[in-house]
Amino acid sequence: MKRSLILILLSFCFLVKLAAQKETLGGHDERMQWWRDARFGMFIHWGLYAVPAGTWNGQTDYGEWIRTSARIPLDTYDQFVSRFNPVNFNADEWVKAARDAGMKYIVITSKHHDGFCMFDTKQTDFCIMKTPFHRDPLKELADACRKYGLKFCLYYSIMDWHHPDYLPRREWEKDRAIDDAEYDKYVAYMKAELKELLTRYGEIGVLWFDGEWEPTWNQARGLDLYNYVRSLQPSIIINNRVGAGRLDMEGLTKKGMFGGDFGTPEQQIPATGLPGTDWETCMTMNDHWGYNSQDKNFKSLKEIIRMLSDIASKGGNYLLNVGPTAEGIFPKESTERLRGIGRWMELNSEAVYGTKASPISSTPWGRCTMKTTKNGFRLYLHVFDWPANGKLTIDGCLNKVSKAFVLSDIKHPSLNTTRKNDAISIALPKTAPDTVNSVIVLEFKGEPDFTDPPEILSDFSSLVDSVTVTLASSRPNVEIRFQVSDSIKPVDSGIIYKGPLNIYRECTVNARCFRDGKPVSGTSSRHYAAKIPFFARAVSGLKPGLSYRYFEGEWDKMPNFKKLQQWYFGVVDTITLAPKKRNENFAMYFFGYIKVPKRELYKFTLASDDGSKLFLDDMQVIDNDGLHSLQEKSFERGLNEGYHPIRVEYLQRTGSAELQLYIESPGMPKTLVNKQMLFHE
Ligand code: H79
Repeated sequence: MKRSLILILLSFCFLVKLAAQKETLGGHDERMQWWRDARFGMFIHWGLYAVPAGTWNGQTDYGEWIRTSARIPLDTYDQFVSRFNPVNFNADEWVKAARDAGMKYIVITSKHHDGFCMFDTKQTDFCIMKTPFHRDPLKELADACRKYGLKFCLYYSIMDWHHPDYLPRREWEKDRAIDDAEYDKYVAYMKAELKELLTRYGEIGVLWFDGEWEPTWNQARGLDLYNYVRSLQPSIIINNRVGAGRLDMEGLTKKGMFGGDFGTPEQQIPATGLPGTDWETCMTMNDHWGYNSQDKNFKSLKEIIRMLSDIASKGGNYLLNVGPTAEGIFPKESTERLRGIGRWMELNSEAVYGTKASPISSTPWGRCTMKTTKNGFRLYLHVFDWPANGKLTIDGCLNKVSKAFVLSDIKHPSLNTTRKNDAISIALPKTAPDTVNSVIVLEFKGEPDFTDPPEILSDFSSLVDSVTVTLASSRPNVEIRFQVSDSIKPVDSGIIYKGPLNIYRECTVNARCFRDGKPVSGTSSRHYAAKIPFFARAVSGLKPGLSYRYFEGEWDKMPNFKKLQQWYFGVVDTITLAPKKRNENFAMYFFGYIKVPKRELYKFTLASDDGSKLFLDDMQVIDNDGLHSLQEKSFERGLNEGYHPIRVEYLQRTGSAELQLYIESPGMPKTLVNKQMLFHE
């Protein structure tokens, strides 16, 4: 990663704190309220790219990136302007389709990466008003959204492949001069367009930036743009792509850095909730954002409904995409799915709107959402797999159930529930009311009293001879009881935990909180695998240090070294980057033996900027490949005392360069692998 970039980023962490102080926490919560309640929105990718509909020169897998992916020259692409005439566009129909699916907001591309403006702008001729259509669809949609009670929101791409002042150019665009290009002029253009969008279309719910990752964009510009947008509409919500701190397609911004109002996982759902962070997963229904006439790979209705529940159970929003045609209509597969979602939402939307992340840690049958009510709270159990024995059990809740019922059953007849300690069992109807997702409501009075199980902590997750395990709980007035067994088992009585446990065999540790002799949490479990140590090599005559080979070239991934000619080679005492001299772009590998002092479990940690790989005993054990800033990955293995073949590969592509290999074992704190441990033939 470029050092200059890091410096800029660091300096702006400070500025961001200043910016954040302008708004109280309460003010921020108030501004986010409608969005958190909404949980479900529609993304619309609509632009000139709908004209080729994904096909160019016989290749059919393009989408909204077609201009760049198919390397279409600017004047050729411009010809789509005279062919874009979506006469079948009807704003009311689109908004009604979203509303009937249960969506509460619509985010539409006002300008995608191709630079084409889907609204009436005075800033460029490359816009909808120069097409035969000659109407402003954003105006019509804004009005329709107001009419049907949805929030109207805008996507705007910072990257722009059309504007003469935008930089950089695509590397294949040799015919577009850059001599007179001034990026600041481009920024002024964006601001002028955003002013039009923020002053002529009424209240905008969200401004959804994208295309922020090119080197011309940085945190300073991001923060300035954020403040500019909010100066025009103070209550607007802005996604994290306004800044330059997004890490990857997981869509979150580096901790402590300015990241707008919410994170934007793209085409993926985080594995767990992200406490303290607002986020929204955006996702296509098929494999393209913009209309592609050949792409029939649509997700099933079942997948989509379950994803909505999954996301809500983790405290996120779902922004589901539709790519309308150049005639102005939704693909029929999208319309079918929207209707299907609508049928489910009509009966079950209460389990989605205004809910919070699940407080229940284990829900193997589906997902859980939660909502506070006037004098208590409700749990919504989204049951994907209807239990064959007619009994659904949740544990970890100490509140008394005041009522249980099937949400979609309008009369809400009560279901019987029974309790054993912290586990509530619900007697269900024989057959699932909905084969995709049936919602059971559990109603409670009073403050939620959930039972977080103890944490099971250790420096290692496996053992050769032994591993030390500690159990911890931050809950007041609880006693931890545990039980070591062969599998995951609820702790019924267990042994009272007094201090660190030494474990000498493969096992599962089960732990649970107790109060007054009764369980007050679910059971947490962790498996510790026993590793058979790898044999050491019978080698002799080794010399101290590692051999290395150095190569130059521009690679995004670790190259195949076998096919390359080395630039120089030699021996180093310990892992040292480019011992003689180095270029901005290079790769190298180290090889030899590592000597370990005793038969034991060893944990190796490989940290690098950019990529690296670790091979031990001739097997790849850590893959930390690719272009990235300093990032570590670990691996555990049992090793017999003596010499083990080791190989470390490293890749560097401009900016700061770092590589560290650490070793750690139950008897040895984490240390850098040093010259006493390294040998070569
Ligand atoms: O509008 C849709 C897509 O056209 C757009 N975002 C959605 C909402 C999109 N643009 N690019 N991509 C999706 C994929 C780009 C990924 C990368 Fe990167 C950009 C890889 C490297 C630079 C983002 C920044 C991910 C890693 C760093």
